[in-house]
Amino acid sequence: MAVLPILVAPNPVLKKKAEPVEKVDAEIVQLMNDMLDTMYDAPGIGLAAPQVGVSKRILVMDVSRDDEEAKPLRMANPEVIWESEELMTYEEGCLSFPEQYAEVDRPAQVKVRFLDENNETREIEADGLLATCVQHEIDHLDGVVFVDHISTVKRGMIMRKLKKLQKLKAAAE
Ligand code: GNR
Ligand code: NI
Repeated sequence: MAVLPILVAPNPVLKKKAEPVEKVDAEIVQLMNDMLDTMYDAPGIGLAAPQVGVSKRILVMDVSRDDEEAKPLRMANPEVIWESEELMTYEEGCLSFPEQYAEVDRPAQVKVRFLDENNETREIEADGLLATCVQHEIDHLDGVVFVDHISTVKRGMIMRKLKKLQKLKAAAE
C-alpha cells in the first residue's frame, strides 16, 4: 500500500505527452496498484500516471458506487478506437485541480483498447460516467486537462481560484 503525492496544476508534467509502456511487467503493475491506493485515498474515480509525476501511458479507474463491490481497472497504452457522435455533458472535477468543477462535453460512448495488468490486449465499451472518466484520463496522458475543454474565461477563473487556494493552504502549513 502506497499513497503517492498528487501534482496540482500548474505543473509541467501535467502538460507533457506521456511515453508508451513497452511491456506491463511487475514494476508497472506495482505502479498501477500504488495509483489505485492513491486514487481510493483521495478519493477519486480515476488517476493517470502524470498526476503522480510519472510520464508514462498508464491509468487506473473505478467508477463503482460505494454500495457496490470495487471494480478497479488498470490500463497501459489506452487508445480510443471508436467514439459515438452523440455527446454527453458532465460536471467534471480533477484531483490536480482541487475543489474546481466545470461542465465538459465529450462523446457519450467510446471503445477503448489497452494492455491490462497481465500485458494482454483488451477492449471495453464504455458509456455514462466510465466513458467520461476514461476520456478524462486518456487526455492526461496527452498533456490535456479538463479545463482545456472550456472557455478561456472560465479557465482563467479556475486557475485564479486554484492559485488563491494553494496560497491559503501554504499559509496554513
Ligand atoms: O475523481 C475524479 N472525478 C471525476 C468526475 C467527473 C469527471 C472526471 C473525473 S476524474 C477525477 C479524478 C482525476 O482527476 N482523474 O484524472
Ligand atoms: Ni484528472
